[in-house]
Amino acid sequence: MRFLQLLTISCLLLLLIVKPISAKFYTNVSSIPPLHFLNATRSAWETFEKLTGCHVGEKIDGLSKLKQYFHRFGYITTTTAGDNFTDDFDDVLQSAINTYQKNFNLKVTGNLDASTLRQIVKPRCGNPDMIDGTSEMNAGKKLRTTERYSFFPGKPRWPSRKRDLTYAFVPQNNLTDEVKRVFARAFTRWSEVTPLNFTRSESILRADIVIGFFAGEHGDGEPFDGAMGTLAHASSPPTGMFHLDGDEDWLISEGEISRGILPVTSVVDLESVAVHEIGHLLGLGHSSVENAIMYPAIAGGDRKVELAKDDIEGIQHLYGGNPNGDGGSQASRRSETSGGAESGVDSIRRWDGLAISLSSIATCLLLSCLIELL
Ligand code: TQI
Ligand code: ZN
Repeated sequence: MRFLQLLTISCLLLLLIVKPISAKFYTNVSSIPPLHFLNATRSAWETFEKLTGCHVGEKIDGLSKLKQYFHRFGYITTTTAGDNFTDDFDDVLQSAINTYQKNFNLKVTGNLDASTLRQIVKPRCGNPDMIDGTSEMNAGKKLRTTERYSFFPGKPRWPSRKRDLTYAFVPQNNLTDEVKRVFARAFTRWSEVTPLNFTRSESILRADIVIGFFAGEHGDGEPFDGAMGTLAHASSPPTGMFHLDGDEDWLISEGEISRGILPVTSVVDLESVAVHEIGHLLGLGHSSVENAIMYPAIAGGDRKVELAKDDIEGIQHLYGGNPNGDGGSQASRRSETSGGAESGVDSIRRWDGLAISLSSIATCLLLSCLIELL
């Protein structure tokens, strides 16, 4: 009887945790339904385009919209501006433009020049650039003008005994091999320029990096927001958590589209996002170099999968270069290196697994006791 109760309760718990995802995977551009080709930025562009050349003291229709945009991404704080934005080009707007230009490595003019507006109307990631008035992007880099990459606070990285990292997919996503290959390609781009190797593991308990698609709230306090907006997030080392928004429409085509060819769509190139998130997983923050993988914006429907010089310099600062030279000898490095040193790690992981199962059994017991009391 008790056992049955336990069983039903654990099933319920599992159902609660394992929400189905609605992610659609498109294998090529022509299979995307025409609805997605509606140019989402056109109207924004038209509103903002006529603001070109606008400067302090002027009052122009549409400036309030622009202020809302800057407010959304953290360049204008509500305390300084209130929630009703006027169409006046005031000091608040000018300082927002200044900071924005600094962040995106544009010429700092404080004016709405064409290149600034071009950057503004680009589709971008949904997270603010500025939190409480401080930026993660170009902060404190005035003296270092050649390095544009960044790290997480404290410069966390995978420990030096760990050069062979494993990754696993959460089984309930039931991903196809085609989708898994996209991730494998993304990992290879980083292993080619570092001493790191990535191999797939079937066990999410033993893998260093766990990859999963989730919709909405998924238990880490950072719920996904439905189509567009946030696409994915990843943790800094040595926590290998890689979550992707299951509500996006993902494009998994290989090398068939290149930059700038696609019209703006709401379809997201999976490999581009994977390469970017793996950068985070390995310890890279955002870069202010526009062609870098770690630059915090990508045009909708765009594909950016090749590491830029800046990305390579950033990652090699953390791990050094590939000891096998230009990365042409990938296969030889895949030779078995596991052995004595790894077994310690393995047993720790096993204890992890045991602790997790013990705690879930305890939760079930607790719940069944509660139900009996009612
Ligand atoms: N996700 C954000 C990102 O990966 C989440 C994030 C913001 C973040 N700041 C971070 C993650 C610092 C780790 C560390 O940047 S996202 C892009 C890009 C996103 C955005 O969904 O907005 C890419 C994911 F760069 F295009 F804007 C992938 Cl490539
Ligand atoms: Zn990022």
